[in-house]
Amino acid sequence: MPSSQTTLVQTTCPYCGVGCGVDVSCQGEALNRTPVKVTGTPEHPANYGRLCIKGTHLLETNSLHGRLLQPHVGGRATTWDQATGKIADKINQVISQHGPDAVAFYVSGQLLTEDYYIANKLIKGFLGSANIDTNSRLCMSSAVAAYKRAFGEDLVPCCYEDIECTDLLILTGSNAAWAHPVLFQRMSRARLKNPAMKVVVIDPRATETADLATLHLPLKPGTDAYLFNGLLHYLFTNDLLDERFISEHTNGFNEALASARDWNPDSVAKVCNLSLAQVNQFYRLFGKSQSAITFFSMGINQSNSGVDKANAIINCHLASGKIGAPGSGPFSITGQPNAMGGREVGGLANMLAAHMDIENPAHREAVQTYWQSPTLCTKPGLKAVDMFSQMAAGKIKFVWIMATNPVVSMPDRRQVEKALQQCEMVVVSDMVSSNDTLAYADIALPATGWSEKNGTVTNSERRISRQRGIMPPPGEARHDWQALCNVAAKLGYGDRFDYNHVSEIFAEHAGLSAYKNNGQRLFNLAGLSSLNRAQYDRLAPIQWPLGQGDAAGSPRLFGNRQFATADGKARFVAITARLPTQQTCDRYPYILNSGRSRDQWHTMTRTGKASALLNHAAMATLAMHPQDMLDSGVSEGELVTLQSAGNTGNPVILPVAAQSGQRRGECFAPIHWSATWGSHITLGALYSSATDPISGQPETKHGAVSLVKTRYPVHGQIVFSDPIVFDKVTKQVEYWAKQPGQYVQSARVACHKNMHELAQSVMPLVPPTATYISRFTESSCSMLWLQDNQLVGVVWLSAQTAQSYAPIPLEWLDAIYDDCTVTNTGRINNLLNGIADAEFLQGPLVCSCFKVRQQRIVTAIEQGCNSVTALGSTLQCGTNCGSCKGELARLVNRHSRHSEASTTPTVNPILAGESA
Ligand SMILES: Nc1nc2c(c(=O)[nH]1)N[C@H]1C(S)=C(S)[C@@H](COP(=O)(O)OP(=O)(O)OC[C@H]3O[C@@H](n4cnc5c(=O)[nH]c(N)nc54)[C@H](O)[C@@H]3O)O[C@H]1N2
Ligand SMILES: Nc1nc2c(c(=O)[nH]1)N[C@H]1C(S)=C(S)[C@@H](COP(=O)(O)OP(=O)(O)OC[C@H]3O[C@@H](n4cnc5c(=O)[nH]c(N)nc54)[C@H](O)[C@@H]3O)O[C@H]1N2
Ligand code: SF4
Ligand SMILES: [Mo]
Repeated sequence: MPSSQTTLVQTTCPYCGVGCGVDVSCQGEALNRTPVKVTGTPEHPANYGRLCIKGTHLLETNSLHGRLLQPHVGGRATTWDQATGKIADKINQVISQHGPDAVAFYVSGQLLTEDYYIANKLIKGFLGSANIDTNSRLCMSSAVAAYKRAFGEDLVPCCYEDIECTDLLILTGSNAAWAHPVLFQRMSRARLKNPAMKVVVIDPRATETADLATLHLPLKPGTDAYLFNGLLHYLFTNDLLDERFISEHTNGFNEALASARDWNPDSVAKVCNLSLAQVNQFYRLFGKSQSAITFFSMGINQSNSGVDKANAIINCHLASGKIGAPGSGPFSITGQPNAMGGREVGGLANMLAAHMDIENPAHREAVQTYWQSPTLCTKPGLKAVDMFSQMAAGKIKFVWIMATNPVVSMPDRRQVEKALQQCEMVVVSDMVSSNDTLAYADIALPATGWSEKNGTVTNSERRISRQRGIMPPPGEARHDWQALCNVAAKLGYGDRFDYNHVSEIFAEHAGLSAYKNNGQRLFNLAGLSSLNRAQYDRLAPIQWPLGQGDAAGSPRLFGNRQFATADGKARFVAITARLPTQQTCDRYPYILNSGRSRDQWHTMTRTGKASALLNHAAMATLAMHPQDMLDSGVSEGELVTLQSAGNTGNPVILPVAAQSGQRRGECFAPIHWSATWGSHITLGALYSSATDPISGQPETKHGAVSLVKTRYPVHGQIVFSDPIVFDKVTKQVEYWAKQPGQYVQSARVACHKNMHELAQSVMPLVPPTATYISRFTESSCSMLWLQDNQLVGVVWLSAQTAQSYAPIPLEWLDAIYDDCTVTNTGRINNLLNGIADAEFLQGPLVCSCFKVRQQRIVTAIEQGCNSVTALGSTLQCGTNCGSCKGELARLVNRHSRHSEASTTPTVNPILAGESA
């Protein structure tokens, strides 16, 4: 037998914009190798060997279970030839009858640069429409627009090294501890190494990120532009301006200052709902620090005035000269792995390609010549929200959706559903066989996923890294660029889309960035445009601008104080701050905030497959302030119904979780759970399509909702091993929320039937061959089915009025799944009573890597482990990926006897007990 050989494939994590390098150890030969282990790439400059919990568990999401493996037309499996033929025919028909703008592509920052380049080239250069937009519209399009306004080109000036050399790190609208964990660990270490470094976190919620802060500003949501306008004015009144920088390298200062004049610490404190001391402390810190980075993310961008907020931030950096120097700059952090690559290829509807503009005739001429294309779009296309509303209005007849799940992620779900129903042909390219968007697909195309894909991504600091395929594509899956090229060939453009290897696409893209550039665009990959395949395969992570290290050796932008505008000067933008569009009122009195959970990725099509990633938050919950819970009469775990003015579909129903870090009158829910996971769970339905007038980015951080305690006569938990039976049982109840295990699926359920009626309706759904055991009382019942020593299903129902919910731990059910003998009366009784074995009753899992539960940690703390490090040496928790360190620190703070008596109460819990 051939001994299996171990090889190492170096690739990049497919999740967040940190862009961590991943080393995958594989067994077997090149075309038939199995990945066996994932670790961080020690030499990758984005992570230096670290991975967060999502990266650590990549292989658990890699199974073929749930993958789409063949093209489908009208729900039936077919060949690529048939499917692409139908797509090309439809595109031809629509263009000839309705013109090119009746065709649209809706793509994603999770495509590789090469896929993205081809999508953009096909629609803009060969179909002649700019109706290509992307989920990045929902993500950082406001930052893009702000950078273009200020610097003349979409340029993010900073790099990660700046974190290590800054005096002041400001994070606004960012929960980096959960959303950019490896970078956040870098921030924590930087603070540890430099105790003089200050950290300001601006977020209405006290997040784990705020645990790192010297100063946390829990401002009223939507008011950041007032805060930064006030800062600009403060810099002026306190003589803290960099006058020389302003006069030599910028324009528009006086206008910007004039529009900020009304804002002083007093008026800012009032509008932002902060104390005067908090505002003053922040302004003083910014004014006095030699260097400062303002790290901003969705709390800024996802707003009706996201562009203005970002420019208000940039204004302060320009006014104080804190830009283009080590440790300084306005740093928009990208969310998706290739959001930056999408910007490079011009994947948004209002861009051309390679940082060129649609409305610039010289740029259009250059691109068309380079592509040798028959046509070229002449005006910007529709931005995401407008694209779907035009589709709903019947104006767009064909859409190709690729690597995104808009039915879940867009605001106003009913409108998106209506649009997809209305559209004559909906093509969806995805890796999975079902999600909320695929439910509307006329044609579904199987795409390759992370472990099979080959190409490049660019991270938040402009660093291009290779994703390298580990395994061959499964079934009939193809790379997204191949699917696009197949359709291009059917449309008669085969010669312009004839690539033998993805490296040829990269070289073409790099070549375009250099074409007729003449130093006009800082995005210029000339040095990479002649890479051959072998060189491309070996390409090490590389940052642009290429080969232009500044004095500190980093390719940081604007070190020479030259901006990408006609006169080389940066532009101040006069900002009139304004409040969110979706305002609360008597009927909808709560502000609805939304965002990320630590261990899930977006709509969970991948992370939802790894049981280790479901332990941290098994189900979606609504975080509320404890006093608001009292006022609304709900207690922990009870269900509340959320409804908004514009939502014409299902309301959202979530169990509440008390969170003292929430402001009063505001609640927060995670974005990840969709209709695949529960009956009333898609948050996007509650947000209106209010957008920023410049960027078109939706306001998905600020909804206005009503909250009503939900009462059902019957509630409980169902567990079945056969997913088909599970699905049928969920159809018997009004409310269900699923939690998948390894062997069984579980759901919290509630309904309006009476208990006996519901029990009767479940009976016929379970195979009659299973042994049935039950126990009924007046107000509760347990039903249990076993077969061949295995658990077929359990149903626990209660008709009691108290509606809190303590689920029977799924891990216990998984563990005993095939050890359920009818004669084991102890186990049968435990199942009927819903009492798990003791080891599974230790509370929620805190450290998923070493499976350490909360109760063990609390016990260890009570016995004297009073730091994260001490816990690590005793229980191992937190010593692998480190994602749980923040939570460990919180537990130490809460339960350590020493921490209460501590003489240094301000000690940062994340850093407590750590050594650099
Ligand atoms: N675990 C995990 N990580 C991810 C992702 C994921 O799905 N899961 N997705 C990735 C993607 S695509 C993105 S875009 C990033 C997003 O990364 P982040 O933007 O850091 O994440 P969010 O949780 O969306 O929102 C950040 C914070 O904005 C705050 N906020 C809300 N309103 C305001 C406001 O008016 N002002 C201020 N200052 N703050 C406000 C929220 O309370 C929240 O804590 O995460 C990336 N990383
Ligand atoms: N209320 C609210 N809404 C939000 C946000 C918020 O904070 N609040 N955040 C917004 C943000 S920042 C973002 S980025 C979006 C994210 O929202 P989406 O982009 O809609 O979410 P994903 O689950 O990442 O969808 C990616 C889809 O592509 C598939 N896929 C993965 N890899 C590939 C591939 O290589 N090729 C193909 N063809 N398919 C692939 C996956 O299976 C999945 O179905 O959500 C936005 N929506
Ligand atoms: S921080 Fe985590 S999710 Fe983001 S790239 Fe690194 S390993 Fe992947
Ligand atoms: Mo995003």
